[in-house]
Amino acid sequence: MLDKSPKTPNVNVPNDLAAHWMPFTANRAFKKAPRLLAGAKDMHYITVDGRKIIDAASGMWCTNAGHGRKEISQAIAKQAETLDYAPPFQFGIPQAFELASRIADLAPQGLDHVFFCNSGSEAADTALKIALAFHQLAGQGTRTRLIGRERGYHGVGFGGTAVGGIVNNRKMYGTLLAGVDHIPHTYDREKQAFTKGEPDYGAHFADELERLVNLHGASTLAAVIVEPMAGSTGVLPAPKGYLKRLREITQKHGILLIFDEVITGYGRLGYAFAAERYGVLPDMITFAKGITNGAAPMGGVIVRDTIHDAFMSGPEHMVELTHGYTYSAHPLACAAGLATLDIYRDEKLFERANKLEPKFADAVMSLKGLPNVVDIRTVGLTAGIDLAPRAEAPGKRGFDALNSAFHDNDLMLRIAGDTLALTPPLIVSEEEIGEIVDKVGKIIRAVA
Ligand code: PXG
Repeated sequence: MLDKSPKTPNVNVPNDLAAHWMPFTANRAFKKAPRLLAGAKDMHYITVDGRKIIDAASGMWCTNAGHGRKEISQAIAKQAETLDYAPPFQFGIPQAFELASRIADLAPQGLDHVFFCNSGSEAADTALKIALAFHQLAGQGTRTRLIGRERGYHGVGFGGTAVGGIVNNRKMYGTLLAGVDHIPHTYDREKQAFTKGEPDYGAHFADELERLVNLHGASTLAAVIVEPMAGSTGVLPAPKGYLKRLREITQKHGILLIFDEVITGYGRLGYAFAAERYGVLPDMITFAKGITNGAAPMGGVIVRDTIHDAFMSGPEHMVELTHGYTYSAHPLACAAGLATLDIYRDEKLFERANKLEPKFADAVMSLKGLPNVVDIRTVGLTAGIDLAPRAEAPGKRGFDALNSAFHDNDLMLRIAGDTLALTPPLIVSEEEIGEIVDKVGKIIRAVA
């Protein structure tokens, strides 16, 4: 029989790992026991020592269509040979316009303009800058305050860090942006523990925005940015009715509402965007990750027509928005994006995620009752499993789980402190969901 199992790609592993200062990584621990990857195909990574690891993390919430998709790699290769780079300021490539139209078609009606950048962090900063500039153009230049949410993550730029709400990401970096405030996060374990999908309790957390309006004055508030499902902090689905209420309050006070859909975009919650799942129309949507299936860096902001159109005045030879990146709409990323959207459409992957959601939720909820499991949350093809922290070593149980998964159980998952996050590619089979959950059960027992 033909052996179709993936082969270990031939990569050199250097003896010295010191020079690479790894991002968001415990560098010293990593370099003592490296987790090195050499290849990937469909649902699996291959380690440098040839082990096949099932990917319950879509890399890092990126590879919604699974790894090693030929359609994407070939599109990138062809693009690299045809047109490697083109300046995105004052010049353009057809693929960028096509991709923008395809993204606008997927987005809710009225969100018809796409500004490209290279990451989720740049997308967040771009959206915040567009919000500020819009208010100036609209003659409301006093609207400069930006509102984020506790436990929110909007990347690592100064803007995104300032509106972000994860203390460890903020506390080392000084005063960040002035004039930023936060609404509370939406999690209350006592009232919400072990909920599948959106919790019943918690819509009222949106009312805290009214409190900030009363504190600062509506005329000073520019925009509110939230993730429809807070991902990095450990998977916190929005309570029922919460996002609608946030929309009502922002609308009432002329405040722009930005959904950060870097994780929730492109099918994670069973729809192209979470805005569709929740029937709420934001003013801007940021995206990254899934747009290229992780195969090339790309991010962007989808902008409401009314906002975009406000910029389209003044002399026609003048730049309307003094913002952009050398690699905005990079040809390789555009090629990857177009090929990725073809796969999502042809394989109906968003619908697939939607159909699998109840089965995924049931499977993950079966872990309730295992040692130290204090909550499980599920939404779309995503789950967060909270483990009780080890006494006096918060994060250690989660870190041990990451290592147990990789070294002993051939599984990749994400951790956020002591929360395990599962977010497999949308191509995952029911059998593979079972396999992942079995492995996670073993890991939870191993770190008890
Ligand atoms: N917004 C959101 C909602 C994100 O989740 C970013 C912005 C920043 O994207 P870039 O491309 O600049 O990294 C993100 C990134 C995790 C994890 O383990 C999540 C992210 C990044 C790294 C780890 O949950 N999300």
